[in-house]
Amino acid sequence: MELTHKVIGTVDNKEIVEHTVTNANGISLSAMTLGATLTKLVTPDKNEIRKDITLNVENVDDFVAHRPFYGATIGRVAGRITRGKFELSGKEFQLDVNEGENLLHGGPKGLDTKGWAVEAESGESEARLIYTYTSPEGENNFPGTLAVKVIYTLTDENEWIIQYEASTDAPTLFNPTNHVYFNLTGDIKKSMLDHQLKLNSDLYGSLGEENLPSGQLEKVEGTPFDFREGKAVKEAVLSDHPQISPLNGLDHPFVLNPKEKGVQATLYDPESGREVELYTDCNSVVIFTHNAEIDDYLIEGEPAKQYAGITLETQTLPDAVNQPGFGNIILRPGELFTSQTTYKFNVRKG
Ligand code: G6D
Repeated sequence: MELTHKVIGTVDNKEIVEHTVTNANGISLSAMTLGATLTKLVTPDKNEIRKDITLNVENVDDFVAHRPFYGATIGRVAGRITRGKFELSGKEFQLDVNEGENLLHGGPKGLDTKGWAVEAESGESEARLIYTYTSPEGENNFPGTLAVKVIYTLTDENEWIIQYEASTDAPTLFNPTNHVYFNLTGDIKKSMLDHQLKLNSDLYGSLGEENLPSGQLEKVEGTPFDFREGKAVKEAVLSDHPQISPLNGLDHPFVLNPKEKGVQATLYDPESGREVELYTDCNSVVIFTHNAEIDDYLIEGEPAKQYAGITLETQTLPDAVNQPGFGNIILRPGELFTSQTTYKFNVRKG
């Protein structure tokens, strides 16, 4: 499998390297060492036209200055932690907060802001980009020195497989995700509102003040959150539901039925014929629909528009350390954290 790389910038005196791997079917994946971040994902449409189907900032300096999270590895803990506080082994911890009084996406110096090391391997039918970073004890005030590995594999089966591994020398928290935004039209100037979303999910997590998880899981049945039969994203995003209209869209976790019960999520763009299937061992996926235009930086000469992309952020339910029943994100010495998410890219020719 074709593999290339180039230096695309420098952060904290570390060269930022971008690798690109291309499979036998014209799908190419690019990722950079800053934040182990996906920077491009090019796939063909029903007419064999290849376009980047994800949102990406065009230069490293903008990425550092504005931290859009596009395609970035998020951690140590994805999502919000209420007041940046949690209790572990009978001790209360106060993390560095970065959104009012709360912690968002790992805090001010989250994993997306760090320069990772990378090893690239290319074989006959797959290529792997192996990113590693060691988060020192006390980074963002998290306990424990955390060794993290993220492996991106592109296969000739048109899969992007994300594997996480982590270990720690003291009890800590770990709940990573990738913050990729999809726009299957391949044109950032078009919205993704007409994308068809199908979710194997019966429950969603409601949000309280400050977009914090309320701790309640609600049935999707009879609400705009019901994507079990598949429907256009806009049917939810543009609804007047009290959980949606104040946010101008979705920013919610959905509890996923296990992958043994079939495809957990499918995103499909009728215009291009592009489709992404999602498989994960995580208990939830956060769907955020880029609910406002971001004009801090330009992409192809324009601000990233409202609804320019949609995330499928697989993870343990947000704020799990403070919400009983949301899952375990505590990692202890001697344990190896592992998690795998697969995005599979198809084209419907019809
Ligand atoms: C906003 O609330 C949303 C988050 O869910 C998202 O990850 C972030 O923007 C990029 O804070």
